[in-house]
Amino acid sequence: MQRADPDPQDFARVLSSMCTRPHPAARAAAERFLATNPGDPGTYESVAALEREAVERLGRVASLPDPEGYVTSGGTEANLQAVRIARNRARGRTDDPNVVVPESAHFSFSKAADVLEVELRRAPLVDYRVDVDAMAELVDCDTVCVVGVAGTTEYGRVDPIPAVAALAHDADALCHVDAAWGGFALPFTDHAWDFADAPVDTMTVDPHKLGRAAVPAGGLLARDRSLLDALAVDTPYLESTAQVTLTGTRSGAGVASAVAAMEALWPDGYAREHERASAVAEWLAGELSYRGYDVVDPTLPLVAVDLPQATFEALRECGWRLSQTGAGEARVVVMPHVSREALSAFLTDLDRVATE
Ligand code: 0PR
Repeated sequence: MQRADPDPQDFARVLSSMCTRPHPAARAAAERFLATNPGDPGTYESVAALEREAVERLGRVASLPDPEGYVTSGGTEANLQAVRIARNRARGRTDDPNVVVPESAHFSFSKAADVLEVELRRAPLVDYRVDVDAMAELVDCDTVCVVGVAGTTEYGRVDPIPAVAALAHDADALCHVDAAWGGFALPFTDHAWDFADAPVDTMTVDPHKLGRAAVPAGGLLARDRSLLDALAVDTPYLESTAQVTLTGTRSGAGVASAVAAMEALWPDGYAREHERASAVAEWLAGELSYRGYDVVDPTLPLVAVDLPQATFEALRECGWRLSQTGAGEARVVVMPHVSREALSAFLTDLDRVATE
């Protein structure tokens, strides 16, 4: 039998991934629902009911009352569908739609723009967050969606969401927030915002990242039903009459594990983990700065550090799973499986390889 990759014994050495070990209850639920298909709710009624519960629980995490949405296959599908909602709603208003995203936006938006044939405009950053004035210059009457990222892939930074949302609404465009990774940490930070203050229309929050559900459970949330209706296609030979998801058949494992993880961890478990991970990230950033490396100060628990290329490669040779930002910094994402003990061993290896 082929070995799982990476070996769960070595999970502690996986430093750049946004996936983690699922919570034990999530793992058990995933196994129970592995052969169910929430894409066919007329046949698989229990998993369909569980999906409504998943959305309701995700709404609590995102402080969105009466949420609509569904469990996607990861953040890519959720982001693509959010862009599709915006594009479809603007039919009749523009033949040449554009979407304005921060330069830090995940590459899933490039896929969305390509598939949906919308123009992608990238707004520059200041201190790793979108520059809202520069963003405003890119918005025009063909803009259908303005995107903010809450927990960027490379640096874990949070864009000024209320300002991004105000900009979108002044332009009659939708506001989408990509909190695929950050969503389960934001409620415990100064970056939490309320849907009452920020008119966000759609949001990506992935249970399979900090939510500790099984890979690849993603989450798309929408403020109201009419937004999801922009995705509906007729389903003539199913019991249900319409489908809003991008994929057809999908495993119920994602849905069931998302519910089980949130039932076990919201809010105290996630709060405790955020506190632990933030302390570990601060400590690691301090240790690296003390050794003279340039560190991007963590906002959410993600540490980016400028290491010489040879050092980076030597650490990978030691078995540390590290990746680099576009600008070349090594990223350490302090996920639930990343312990202070493992990072102490990482620092020992770093000190050794740096002097070799
Ligand atoms: N939005 C954000 C902010 C993300 O960070 C990611 C994924 C997505 C959307 C897309 O989610 P899915 O991959 O679930 O569709 N984040 C990175 C990625 O896997 C995380 C990453 C980056 C992991 C570099 C490893 C790595 O080496 O693309």
